[in-house]
Amino acid sequence: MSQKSKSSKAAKSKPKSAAKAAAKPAKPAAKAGKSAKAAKKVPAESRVFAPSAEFVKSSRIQSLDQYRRMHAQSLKDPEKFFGREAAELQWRKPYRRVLDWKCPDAKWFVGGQLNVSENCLDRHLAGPRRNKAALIWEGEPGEKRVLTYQQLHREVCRFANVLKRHKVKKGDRVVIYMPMVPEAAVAMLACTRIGAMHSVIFGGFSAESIKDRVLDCDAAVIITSDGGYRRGAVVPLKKNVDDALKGGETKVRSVIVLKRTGQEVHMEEGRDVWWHRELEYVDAVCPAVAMDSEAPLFILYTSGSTGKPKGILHTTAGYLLHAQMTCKYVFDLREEDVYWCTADVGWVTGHSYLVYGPLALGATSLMYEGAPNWPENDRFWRIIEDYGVTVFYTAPTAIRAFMKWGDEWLTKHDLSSLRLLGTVGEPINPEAWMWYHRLVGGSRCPIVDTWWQTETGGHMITPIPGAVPTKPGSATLPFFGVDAAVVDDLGKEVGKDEQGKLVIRKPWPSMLRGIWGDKDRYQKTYWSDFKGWYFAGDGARRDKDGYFWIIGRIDDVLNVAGHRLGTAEVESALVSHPAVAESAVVGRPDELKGQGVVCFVTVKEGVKTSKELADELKRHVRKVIGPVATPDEVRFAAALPKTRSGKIMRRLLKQIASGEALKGDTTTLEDVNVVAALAAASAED
Ligand code: 7RM
Repeated sequence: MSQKSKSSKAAKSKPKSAAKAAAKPAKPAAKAGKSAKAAKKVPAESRVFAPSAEFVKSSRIQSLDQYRRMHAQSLKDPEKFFGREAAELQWRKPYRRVLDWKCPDAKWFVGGQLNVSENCLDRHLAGPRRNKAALIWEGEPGEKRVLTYQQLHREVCRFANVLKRHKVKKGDRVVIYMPMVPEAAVAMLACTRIGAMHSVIFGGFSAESIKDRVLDCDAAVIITSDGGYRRGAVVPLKKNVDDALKGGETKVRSVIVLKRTGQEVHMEEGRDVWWHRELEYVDAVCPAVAMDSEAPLFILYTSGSTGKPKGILHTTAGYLLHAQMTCKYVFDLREEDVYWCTADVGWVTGHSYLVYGPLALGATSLMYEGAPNWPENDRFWRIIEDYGVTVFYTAPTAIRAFMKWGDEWLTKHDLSSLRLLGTVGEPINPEAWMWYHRLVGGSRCPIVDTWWQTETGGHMITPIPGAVPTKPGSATLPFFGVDAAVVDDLGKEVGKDEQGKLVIRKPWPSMLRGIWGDKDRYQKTYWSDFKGWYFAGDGARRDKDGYFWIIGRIDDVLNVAGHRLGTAEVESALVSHPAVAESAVVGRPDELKGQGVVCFVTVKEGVKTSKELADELKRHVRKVIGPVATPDEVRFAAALPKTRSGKIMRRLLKQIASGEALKGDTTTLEDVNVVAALAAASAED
């Protein structure tokens, strides 16, 4: 039976050190064969990895018991728990109360004042961190730069003065549309220094998307650069801004342009200025403005279920505290770490875990401008080796790409500096987890699979390394202050291994405070499915140990002949087949079964696609999950349609699978041609 066969394979492939490490919490494989409730079959992922004794020895939290005690306290007495943690921030004015909560409005650290850039920079200047690397940067063409805390502070102060010169005031919105260069972080921190809000737009977004966002948040200033490097090509950032501003609908009065690529750009007289020229007019003294705990900090746009992106609003103290705390407890960052988060600053991961969290903690954050496969497939491993990266945080989609490219790209590099790995963005299939564990982590690094969202500001469900044993594919247990549960439509907690909706039943410090300009939508989207609880669209289940397994967006859950089926489960099954590189599974209306299962599959380099292989994959899925999951169709594709942050756009695949005309927003697609090719292929069928 499927579960048995899979767990025995797992047991065979389990590396020795992990087998030893698993000793304590595991009652692995043995029980896995026992069938779960008939319709709710659970994949046979039963491997457990306890942190090594060596990792535990120097951990801040050293046992599951200690984690559980702290977690219980954080829920029972958030005042005390967060009060203690908040003492690690630098306050201008102490707060009076930790929390005011009237659903859906939360106020954290009421009455307090502080400044984010002061917490990320100034407070590190008094001691030895003054001359420590704050940012280590590598450009795609290969340039290297290091900014110490002192240097970064100076750049931020100078640029904040440039913003002031352009009449940017407290509460104003500044749009940042930049490549992954240190100046992107400088621009963000400069905004926070003077109390302006930033809205970073990912460099891959089109002119149209920029315009929508600029209009929505009513920005007066845009910070951009002439261009950025991506896979050897130049992305015309300034040109996109020009196009966005054509027509004159926005209120943008200044565009500040950083020279990065040096190509010719149009400079609009009276509107556009060069970053380096502006610096000539300012000095390096810029006091940080004391901001209320609940002062708006930034807006970040994210897609919702409708076509119009939501401007997620985050505020000052709670956000910063959570970003710092998670860097401390989840990434276990130390003075001597070289920490690398591969996310772009245009995504929330870049905000919280490239800039604010690590800098608040006084850590060293590495930033790389370009693509993982430029000039060759080993760029990431080269960087890890060159800088001695110790903590590495990336996305499953990247991990699967590396798997596809082949192990030889990384086995030729020395990755022994790594001590902790993280993933974020989507469910990680156990096969990718194991590959990450073995090949990147050398079977010695804990993996933190961090579940969270733009809306949550920071990690919500994640292992605490050193304390929480991990299982490949599970984000494990909630972070401090997070009261997560899996419930049915009536809000009742579902049983063990049963699938339900993932809710958060208490406010947490870094929660979103609203959708910019749309209070109604905020209330409706997040707080009305379950009264008083937060629901943001993911399905999950919990296993016998209370571990959370995120299924993915609830709208990605299929109902096939009355059986609930996570598309991610089928995908994971497909990817466990040696021929498969990546897959995306969607439902399509089916007269008999309600929904049928359609699988889009890309195969590994060198594998030939055929009808035989398609049939074999169907059998494989049937074998791994069970007959209910048997795919109706397997379609091979050269590539899957993805957003620029690597999320597969299922909405489009659903339309293709059911033979509908393509409709809706495609502006977030990484490569429009992929969809055109898929649609054309299906038209030929
Ligand atoms: C940080 C980020 C949020 C959505 C979320 C999930 C999915 C993110 C994980 C995950 C399974 C994870 N923000 N997601 N992390 N699913 N395991 N560790 O990605 O706003 O862009 O996306 O991403 O569906 O709701 S996001």
